[in-house]
Amino acid sequence: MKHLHNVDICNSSRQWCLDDFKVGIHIGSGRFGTVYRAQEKKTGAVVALKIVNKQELQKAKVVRFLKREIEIQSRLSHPNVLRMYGYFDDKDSVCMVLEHAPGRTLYDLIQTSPIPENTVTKYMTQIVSALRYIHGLKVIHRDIKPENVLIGEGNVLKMADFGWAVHDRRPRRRTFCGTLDYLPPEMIEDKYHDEKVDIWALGIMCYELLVGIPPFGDVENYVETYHRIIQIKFSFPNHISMNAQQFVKRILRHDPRQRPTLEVLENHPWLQQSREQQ
Ligand code: AK1
Repeated sequence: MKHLHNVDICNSSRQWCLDDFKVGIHIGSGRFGTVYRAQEKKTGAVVALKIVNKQELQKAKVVRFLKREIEIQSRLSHPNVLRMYGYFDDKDSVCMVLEHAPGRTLYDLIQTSPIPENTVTKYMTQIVSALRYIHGLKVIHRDIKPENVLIGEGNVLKMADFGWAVHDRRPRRRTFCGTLDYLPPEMIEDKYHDEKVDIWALGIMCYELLVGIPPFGDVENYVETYHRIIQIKFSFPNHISMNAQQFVKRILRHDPRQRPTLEVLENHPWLQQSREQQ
């Protein structure tokens, strides 16, 4: 399978259009977009085409959000971040040319069983690296969770953001229509929040990958989950190593300022230990 490695160059001479692609099967859909597997006719390269209907965008008043998403994603280039190679539009739709990943997400993976610890460390190393990169560009992800991480060729993770109202995620909205699981105390309590919300989510995701369920319970028991998050009340099954437990506990602090930096996490003994084993 061919991949587009430096499509900026391929695409610099002329603008892509839908006719440059052989559009294949449907591989996903969101509130406003539909994603297809596609092949660039000229090179045979496989990509994921996200096609968004302009009328629907306008009706829902989210044109601004899509513009912002494209603006952000076009700046991102990192091995663990799903690439956007380019975009184009015609009268009816906006089309984003995305890197194609084989298709499963970390969420799909944990549906069958928890992930072995030595695989989780490899995954966390990649997520920390991706996050360090995007925070370096002053981008806060705001929705780190297993559903948003694609598993690429050779177990290389690709962070993405499948969500649609990417920049309309004020806590009050989320609490009514979303899940609490990944919300940090400062967002639940509707306080000031910054990039430390992503660090928190990293801790929740790490727990979920190790244990198979999120640390503060599930969506059904709303009030209970809420209180557990505020009080940071959670425990580990016995089979999880001390280093892994310590890694998660170091992250899940009520006070955002007490959460570690990504640099500190990168050098945490738990992740270091797995690097030495390779
Ligand atoms: C649809 C997506 C980041 C990301 C700001 C964004 C999923 C997005 C498309 C697929 C590739 C599928 C496959 C295989 C099966 F920092 N819209 C997206 S991702 N292969 N589905 N794509 S389905 F990277 F997280 C970030 C920051 C915006 N945007 N948009 O990821």
